[in-house]
Amino acid sequence: MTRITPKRLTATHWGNYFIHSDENGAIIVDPVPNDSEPSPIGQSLASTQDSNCRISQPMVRKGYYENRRASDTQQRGKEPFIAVSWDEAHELVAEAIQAAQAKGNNSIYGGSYGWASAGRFHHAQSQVHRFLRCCGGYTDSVDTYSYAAAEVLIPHILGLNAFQAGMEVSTTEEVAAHCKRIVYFGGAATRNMQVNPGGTGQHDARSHFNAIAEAGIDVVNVSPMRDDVAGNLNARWIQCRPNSDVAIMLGLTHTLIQEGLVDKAFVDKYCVGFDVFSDYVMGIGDGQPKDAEWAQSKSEIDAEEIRKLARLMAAERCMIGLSFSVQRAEHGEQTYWAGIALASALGYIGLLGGGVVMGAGVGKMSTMQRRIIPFSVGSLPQGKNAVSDYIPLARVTDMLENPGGAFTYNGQHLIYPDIDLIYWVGGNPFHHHQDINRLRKAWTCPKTIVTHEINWTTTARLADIVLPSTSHLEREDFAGGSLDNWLTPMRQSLKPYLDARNDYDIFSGIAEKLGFKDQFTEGRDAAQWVKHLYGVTQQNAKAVGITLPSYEEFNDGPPIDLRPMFSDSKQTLERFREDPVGNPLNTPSGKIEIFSETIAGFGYDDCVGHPAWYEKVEYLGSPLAKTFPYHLLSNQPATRLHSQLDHGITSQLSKIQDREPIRLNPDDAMEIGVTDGDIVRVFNNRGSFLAGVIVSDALRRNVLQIATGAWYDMLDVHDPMSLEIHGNPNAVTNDVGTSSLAQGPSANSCLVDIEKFTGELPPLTVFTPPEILYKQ
Ligand SMILES: Nc1nc2c(c(=O)[nH]1)N[C@H]1C(S)=C(S)[C@@H](COP(=O)(O)OP(=O)(O)OC[C@H]3O[C@@H](n4cnc5c(=O)[nH]c(N)nc54)[C@H](O)[C@@H]3O)O[C@H]1N2
Ligand SMILES: Nc1nc2c(c(=O)[nH]1)N[C@H]1C(S)=C(S)[C@@H](COP(=O)(O)OP(=O)(O)OC[C@H]3O[C@@H](n4cnc5c(=O)[nH]c(N)nc54)[C@H](O)[C@@H]3O)O[C@H]1N2
Ligand SMILES: [Mo]
Repeated sequence: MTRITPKRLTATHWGNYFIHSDENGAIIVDPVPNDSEPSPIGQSLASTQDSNCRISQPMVRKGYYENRRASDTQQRGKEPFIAVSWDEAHELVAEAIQAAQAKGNNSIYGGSYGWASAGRFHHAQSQVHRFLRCCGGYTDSVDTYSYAAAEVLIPHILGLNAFQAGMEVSTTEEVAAHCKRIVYFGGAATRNMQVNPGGTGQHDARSHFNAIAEAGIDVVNVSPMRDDVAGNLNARWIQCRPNSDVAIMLGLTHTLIQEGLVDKAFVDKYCVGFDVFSDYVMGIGDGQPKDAEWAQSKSEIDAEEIRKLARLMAAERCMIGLSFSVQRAEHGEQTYWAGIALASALGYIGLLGGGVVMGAGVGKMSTMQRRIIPFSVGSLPQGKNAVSDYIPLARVTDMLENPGGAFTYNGQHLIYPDIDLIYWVGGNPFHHHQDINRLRKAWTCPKTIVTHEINWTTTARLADIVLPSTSHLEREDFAGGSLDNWLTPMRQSLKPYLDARNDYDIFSGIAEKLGFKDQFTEGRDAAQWVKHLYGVTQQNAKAVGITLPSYEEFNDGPPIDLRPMFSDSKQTLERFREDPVGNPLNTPSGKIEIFSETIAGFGYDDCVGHPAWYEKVEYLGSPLAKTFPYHLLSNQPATRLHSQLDHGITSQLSKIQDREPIRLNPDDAMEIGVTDGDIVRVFNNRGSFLAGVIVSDALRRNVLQIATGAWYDMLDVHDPMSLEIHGNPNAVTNDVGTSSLAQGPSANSCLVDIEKFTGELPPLTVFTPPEILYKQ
């Protein structure tokens, strides 16, 4: 009989839980008592630790096993795997790395983007970067899928890191007391506030929005989707075309200028280049005023409604919310730049409950309550990368397709290296990257692909060497998220699954074969590292006068709320407003750059020196909409973290005939001839996928919405345009950079067509393991 295991505390990106098991061995997941809004995603931990999807031991694709680097790389995903010993696996990886090194370390791609799991030490990204740096370096990636356009833009115009800028907002109480109106572009989805990178000690979305509702703040939601704003805010819904936000912002600014509502004192004192922008908005130069009628032609929002909104925004203190999603689109930089220009014209920047909230509805970004931890939590040192080549992360397919090709990024002219080996740990590009059919083809270029995975994701299936990693429930660690205020012990509650190992131990084994084990481990085992990193945290805290408990006391205790240990922070834009000369921004002018000489100097025709409207290749106002009349939005899933735990109970309960749900407007459903529960095929020239219908009046007409993260499941792996049968939107999204500036992902610019699927519904294959051959 199985022993009942005691409750063990652990941390995940979506919350803290106690894990234990009953007398039948069933895993039980209890949210911590201090979290009054626990995320249901945690329930999926129970069913997924030991499922069909786990990888049991090291695996090598058959053709690779037989022919090594001379293997036919077209066979990835098509051949069975051969189960091998750890020693043999380490040997194979070491051999492949050495062969790649002979071509130059820049032929190793270790960008390895992905969320992996919470935990300061076992964080897969830190592990792989440290390993590859010890190994002589690799081509890295910069920025995130989340926020790339803003990450590059915001330092130019506000002199702040974009995440920092997002965290520097008024507290809930200050918003409730001082703000009269919030205009959200892209909503503020409570669904997305379940999650923070590295841990979430406590959720506060509901209480935040309750306070805003009670304060009677007027809320406007400019979005193609209604229900990304909490229902009790009674938001007025402005049903814009997707990707038309910049046109609306310019139209609003035009009204402010035309009606003398611009806060001139603010723009004169705190901004540079508002005059250049104003000329553009008024059509001086190009003869096209960006007035409300012009904005209507792009957004299909009534011109009078735009004018009225501009007057309301000017009349009382107003906050502009920008979700991350509005910059994950063609010319995504402009939504943030035009939003900040509009906020500057209104003049509420740096005032309580005014200005811009970046990352509205993203984890805790807009609810940090002035409690940004004043010290850094220990993390695995990564060392210096001896290779200087890098790519903006979403250009991975371009890189593989075009070795030696030139590209621009943030004022630089760069060259794509020739990649021989890909090492991916803690991410799932075959869910997260746009236009997966294109990636699938490009993926055949490198000679070797190595991944460590917990599960048989599509990325694992398309690799040559697959090394099974433990899940975070199977190891000891501690958590402290970058957008959170908690430190949480992570206690091991389960034994490692079969032959799975910690990423750290896997890398140590390979480092030994390559002769740099001591450099990689510094003589510490995993337990010693965890204790060491906690010690670093203690020291960093002590330097700012904060005393943390001893490791032993911490590790046996509850999560620690750090907020009471430090005081409120005054924010950069508040200090700037108080004294722009004494506290200048870290921009070339020291002011808000509505015109940026630096960006203008880059000479990009798709990102000039001031915010502007650029015609989109894919949106409902473009010529392509005649062929593909629906705009597909692929947003974040309520029931999981990206592709993580898609096989878990919370995600599975949301599926329709096993497929990911897609929502569409009732009139569109009628036109297509579908109803709730039907299966549809969504397609364009890049690919097609199946999904299950939910009819909803929360969607604007001609807009479809599906969450990301359904495990990518090809009907026929031999077909380069195979139907994806599970509902992964990246079967059809466009893989194009936001602009020459940031080269960020543009997943939200995607036109498609849709039809009822009437064929026989193929069963999913992605939740059953691939064929595995065992040697005698
Ligand atoms: N169309 C479209 N695409 C999108 C988006 C969108 O809005 N629309 N959003 C984008 C955004 S914002 C993001 S952040 C990305 C997310 O993309 P990813 O971060 O790649 O997605 P995850 O599903 O979190 O993948 C993490 C993987 O790491 C594995 N893993 C977890 N812990 C460990 C560990 O300890 N060791 C190892 N070896 N592996 C581990 C998990 O099993 C999982 O397969 O998706 C992007 N893709
Ligand atoms: N539960 C859960 N929460 C998560 C995540 C998760 O996987 N699961 N992922 C986390 C991550 S990594 C990130 S980066 C953040 C992402 O946070 P966001 O990028 O803000 O979230 P999304 O859900 O992609 O988009 C929010 C909404 O924006 C609207 N929208 C899309 N395009 C447009 C547009 O052109 N104009 C306007 N006005 N609105 C538009 C859509 O209605 C969409 O539902 O979420 C985080 N939160
Ligand atoms: Mo993200």
